[in-house]
Amino acid sequence: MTVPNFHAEAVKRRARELGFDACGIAAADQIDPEDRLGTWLARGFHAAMKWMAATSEIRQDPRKKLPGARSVVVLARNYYSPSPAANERAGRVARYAWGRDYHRVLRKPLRELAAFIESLEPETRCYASVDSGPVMERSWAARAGVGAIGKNSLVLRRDIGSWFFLATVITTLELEPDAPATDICGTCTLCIDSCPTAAIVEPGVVDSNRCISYQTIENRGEVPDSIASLHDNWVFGCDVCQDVCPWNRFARETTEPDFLPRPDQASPNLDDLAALSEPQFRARFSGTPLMRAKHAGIVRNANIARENAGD
Ligand code: B12
Repeated sequence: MTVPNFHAEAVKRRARELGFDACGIAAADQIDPEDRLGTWLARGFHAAMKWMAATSEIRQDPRKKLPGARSVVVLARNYYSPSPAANERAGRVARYAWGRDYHRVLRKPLRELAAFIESLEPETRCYASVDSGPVMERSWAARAGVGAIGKNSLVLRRDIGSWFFLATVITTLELEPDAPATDICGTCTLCIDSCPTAAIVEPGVVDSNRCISYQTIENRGEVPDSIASLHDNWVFGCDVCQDVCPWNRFARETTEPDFLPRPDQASPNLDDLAALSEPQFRARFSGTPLMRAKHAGIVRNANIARENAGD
């Protein structure tokens, strides 16, 4: 057995101990040789997410983020829990946002994993991130065999579907890479056909301008009427392209109590949401993913959902 392989097994064992549901490894080189990100940006599919364009070069090559990087360790953490009973006039919130903010929940185990990797060989350095780092997490997950990229562009696994967060540790340590994942969608097009706004313009390619998730979370301005009228009662994110995915029949309940639904957050009353003052919004949602949409965004979304309900 080679030394890198020995280390790879130790890293995966530690990841499991820290609660991660899956861990895979890829060699840290150019992740996007076909420049899919560049094409996506050139088509304007990032909408107003200027930070996606500003960091595109670093996203495509982890060695630009961590000089000397040799490996990327990819982690998945399942957040699935069954839907709570919906109240009368409830808005819908994407499942990933039913509990505590995942950036905060995953920070500690991720830091511990990075410290463990650094302890394996002298002078090893790591860069760990969840979501907000300039890292193409889905492409890395596919390359590290953590899951296949679905037609909805999400990473899917045969054992737990797609209800999981991704995180990565870029490291200067050389680790034995895993085999890349292969397609598991086959001829299925349920996600493409079910998207209320036709946001999945090609298999694996999402136009954020049309995506309800983008409009309800990231858009700081007005939502175009043609899209808003299709929001139904989504007030934060959207799960339609995951709800219809056949692989999600295999979803299993999360083992992380912090991800379990808080009723006021997972199915909030639309009238209450629309009436929230800024301090009330902060008191109710501080430490949760909903803060990302800000007070103005949540109130706007609740009003759109009320209009869609015929108010
Ligand atoms: C920007 C962003 C968004 C944007 C744009 C979405 C998009 N599809 O690009 C918006 C706001 C719309 C969004 C929405 C959501 N997001 Co988001 N988002 C991101 C973020 C920050 C960057 C994604 C990105 O780089 N997009 C640019 C495109 C070009 O890259 P890409 O999405 O990776 O897709 C490329 C690859 O799939 C590649 N590709 C295709 N086939 C193959 C095959 C191989 C072998 C390879 C190597 C590559 C490859 O080509 C695609 C480009 O066309 C990531 C976190 C991160 N740092 O990566 C989270 C992330 C992707 N989001 C996540 C989640 C959960 C969501 C939502 C489900 C939230 C919700 N319920 O509302 C929705 C899902 C909407 C959807 N169908 O994509 C999770 C996904 C977890 C998973 N299991 O896959 C991530 C990874 C965050 C995290 N750390 O967990 N998101």
